[in-house]
Amino acid sequence: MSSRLESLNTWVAEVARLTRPQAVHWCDGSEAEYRALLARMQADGTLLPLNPDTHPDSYLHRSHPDDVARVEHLTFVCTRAREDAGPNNNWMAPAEAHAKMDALFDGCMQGRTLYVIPYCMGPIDSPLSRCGVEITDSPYVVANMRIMTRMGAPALARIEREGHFVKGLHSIGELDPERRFIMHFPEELTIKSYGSGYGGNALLGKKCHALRIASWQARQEGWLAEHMLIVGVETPDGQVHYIAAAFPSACGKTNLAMLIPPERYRRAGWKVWTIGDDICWMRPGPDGRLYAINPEAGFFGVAPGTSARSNPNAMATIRANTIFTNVALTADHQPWWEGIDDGKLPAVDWRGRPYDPANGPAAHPNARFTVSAKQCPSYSPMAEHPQGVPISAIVFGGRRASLVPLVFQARDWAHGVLIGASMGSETTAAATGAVGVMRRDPMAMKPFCGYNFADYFAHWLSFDRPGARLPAIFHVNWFRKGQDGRFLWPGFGENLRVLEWIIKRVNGQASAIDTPIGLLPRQTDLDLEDLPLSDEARTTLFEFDREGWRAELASIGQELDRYGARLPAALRQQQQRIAKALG
Ligand code: GTP
Ligand code: SPV
Ligand code: MN
Repeated sequence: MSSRLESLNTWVAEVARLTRPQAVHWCDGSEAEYRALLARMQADGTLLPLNPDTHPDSYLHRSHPDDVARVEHLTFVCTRAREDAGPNNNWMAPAEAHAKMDALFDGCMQGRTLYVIPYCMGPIDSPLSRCGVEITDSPYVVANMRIMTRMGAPALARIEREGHFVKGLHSIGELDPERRFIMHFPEELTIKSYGSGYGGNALLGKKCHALRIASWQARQEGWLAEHMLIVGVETPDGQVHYIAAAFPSACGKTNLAMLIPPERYRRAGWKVWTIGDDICWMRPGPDGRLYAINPEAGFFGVAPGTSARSNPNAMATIRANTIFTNVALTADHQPWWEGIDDGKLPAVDWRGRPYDPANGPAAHPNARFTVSAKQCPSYSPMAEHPQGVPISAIVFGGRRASLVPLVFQARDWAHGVLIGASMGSETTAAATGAVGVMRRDPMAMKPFCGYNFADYFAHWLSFDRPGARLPAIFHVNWFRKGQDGRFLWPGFGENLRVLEWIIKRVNGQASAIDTPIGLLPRQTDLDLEDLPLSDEARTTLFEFDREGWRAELASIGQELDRYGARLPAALRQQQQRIAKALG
């Protein structure tokens, strides 16, 4: 098979000449093709079937133990001018990067099948969607791309109609961390990824295309590609308010997107609708509001911590037709992870060894599930709407054990952009490296912005223009800790109490106190009824610590200094205004 688009045929032929596969397979995305892939992976041990009685059509994949997370130190943005990549990215000159990658790809698919995966990010009929083609030698990647994107014949038809697409070339290579690179060429709309089979490194439609390349395109075309969940909150009067929230990796996007209201809210008529859990593409509509789509078709979610108590929607979603990566197994082949709280015990750890606590956790802390969004009980029919959903509020947040209150609101758009640009969060297992280290992660895009953050902040600021009806901007922190080191806020479903305040603020129905850092609720402005909050929690979560914020603003000032003269003056002015107000 081939396509009606010559440029696509030529590229596939060139790649095949370089990589020398045994066979070339053009993916049509059909069920039969998926079944054949699953059979092939079971035959060679890539996938192990799970207990068919409890988890029908579900599988476990154990990755190479050195290939379990994104590798930010091996991820590059290769623009012609180094400054265009910015201090926020690793950079390599395009010619050097191509030469390096092509040497790795030379002959790398010998004895393997080369799969051509046409995919569409976003509903197939949406003007906001964008297409790409991934070439890979990994059947695991094909199976995951089929769940995570609209993949196959309809995507190919759209690509042939449009005549252009993002090119992604991927090979698992030898899975050698010394021979592993994730390279982006935004000016060529091209990605080259070698040596990893892990999600964000290998499913190129996701972080590589839908964030790094798309953020570059979005800047040129006047839209935003963000690391955000999209959730619809239906209030008792039947209105649905859509909220987009940027939290860094493994900081609660999937959980907030699938939130189940606390009992009392449920009875009052509150409902929560899931649109997306990781990526949000937004653009101004004819009425001046921002309209958002979820470019993905599935969830690649963190398994540890997911339970019937913390996220019942996720547990229902993954009951069948799910690929689990690096989870543990019970004696009867059910998936298991820390925090699943199902009363069962792990028998075999994520590496396939008999479970021994001396070896560390049973499931890898970044163990994941891949599953179609359609299986989620709260999946919104609006998620398939070609025009997207109007966004009422944008929420930023990170893991901050101290200082940062539960929630506060930005004064205006420019202040909100500063709040996003100065986000801090403790690192997690989603990327290799130390866990729990506080770092700046502007708009949760530190690992994903495909260009200079200074230009990105300017692009954000540019949305504030005549005729715009922009969302209000907020900051939340579910991760504040008390003296005893435990989380002060119960989180998960109870986060709806904070969303309620946010929606009421947007509608002018809730009050707040004006502080130098923004508009804070008093304890009494939030509905905290029936919540077992300690006295410490009741004060700490709502307090404004002037001393602490003075130091924080100085640290934010230093962060902004990294961008030199390229930093938009308006952002610097916001930082100085707040620093001055703090005295
Ligand atoms: P990526 O897929 O890496 O982008 O992550 P994510 O932002 O979707 O994170 P996710 O919702 O999967 O949560 C990651 C971890 O944070 C899980 O272990 C959750 O149990 C935990 N978590 C999520 N929400 C909350 C919360 O409100 N409070 C607390 N304490 N933990 C939470
Ligand atoms: C993240 O790390 O933010 C993820 C998982 O959502 S990955 O697709 O690997 O990037
Ligand atoms: Mn993510």
